[in-house]
Amino acid sequence: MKGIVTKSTGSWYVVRCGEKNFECRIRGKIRLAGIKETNPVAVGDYVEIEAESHANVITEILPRKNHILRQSVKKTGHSNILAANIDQALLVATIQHPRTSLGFIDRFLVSAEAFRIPQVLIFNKQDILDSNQLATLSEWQKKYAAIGVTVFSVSALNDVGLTEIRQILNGKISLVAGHSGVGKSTLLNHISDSIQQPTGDISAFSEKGTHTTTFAEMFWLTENTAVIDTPGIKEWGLVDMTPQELSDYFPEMRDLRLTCKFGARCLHLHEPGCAIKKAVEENSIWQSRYENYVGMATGSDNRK
Ligand SMILES: Nc1nc2c(ncn2[C@@H]2O[C@H](COP(=O)(O)OP(=O)(O)OP(=O)(O)O)[C@@H](O)[C@H]2O)c(=O)[nH]1
Ligand SMILES: [Mg+2]
Ligand SMILES: [Zn+2]
Repeated sequence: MKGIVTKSTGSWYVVRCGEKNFECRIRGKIRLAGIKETNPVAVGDYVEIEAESHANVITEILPRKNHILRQSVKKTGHSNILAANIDQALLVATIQHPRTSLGFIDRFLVSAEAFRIPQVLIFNKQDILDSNQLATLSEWQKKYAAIGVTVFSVSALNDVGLTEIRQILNGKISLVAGHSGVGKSTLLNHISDSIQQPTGDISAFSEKGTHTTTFAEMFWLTENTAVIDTPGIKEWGLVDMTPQELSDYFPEMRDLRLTCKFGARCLHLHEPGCAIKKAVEENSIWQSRYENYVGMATGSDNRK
């Protein structure tokens, strides 16, 4: 029987076949072409399941349209597949309680771009921002919109701005990611009455979320609309890529980089005649994006 994985705990899975849900385990080691890991079953995967005497088992992962993964811990080489077969990746970010850095946002955008997954940036908790922070938010919104990212500012808890979010979810499978405590589950609870995810407070001590959602889980809003709530991410490690590939995943650098004096060989770091550096000096490329590019290209940024 064919179905779609709607929940993954790493040891058991929920697979939806038609209107029914089946709890499944994995038999032996399943490999998927092109993926190093064994048992790479992710939420969103289409799978074949079979009923065995004690349990249902996933016997095969069907070919994927795409997936998104991040390198989880420094240098261990482990990667973590967040979801498969998604139409868009939503990053929920907050300026405070907790703070999401521009570096983290850019790493997420670059990764989604590398996997050719359209990105949506949702700034949540606009209700708690003071006038300076609101000015920052509006500047960031403009700058990300200018490079083609769809950006929203909402207050999930107060149902502000959610009509637009419902619209962009419509007819698609969307991954919802972000740091712990930014309000991913709150957002989904307020998007649909059918979702009732637990939510948790921010730690007063660390100003961080408390990792309330522990497993990725997919919820269907209509027959062809689904959202995937995910556990909070501490840091986002990029999968291996060369600096040349990296600048391809910055849309504002993509075309311009070919006009650098050293053409496709330019790393846009210290080279003379670099069109990217010139654009940064002239403010047509956002300084922060360039700095984050340099950090990622040289491995000197932090991932949080
Ligand atoms: N002021 C304000 N608080 C919010 C808003 N959205 C969520 N919160 C609060 O932020 C806290 C964290 O919300 P969650 O929805 O649990 O966050 P999460 O991103 O799902 O966190 P994890 O599951 O740990 O990854 C809760 O106390 C929410 O009530 C908002 O728009 N404004
Ligand atoms: Mg949550
Ligand atoms: Zn250059």
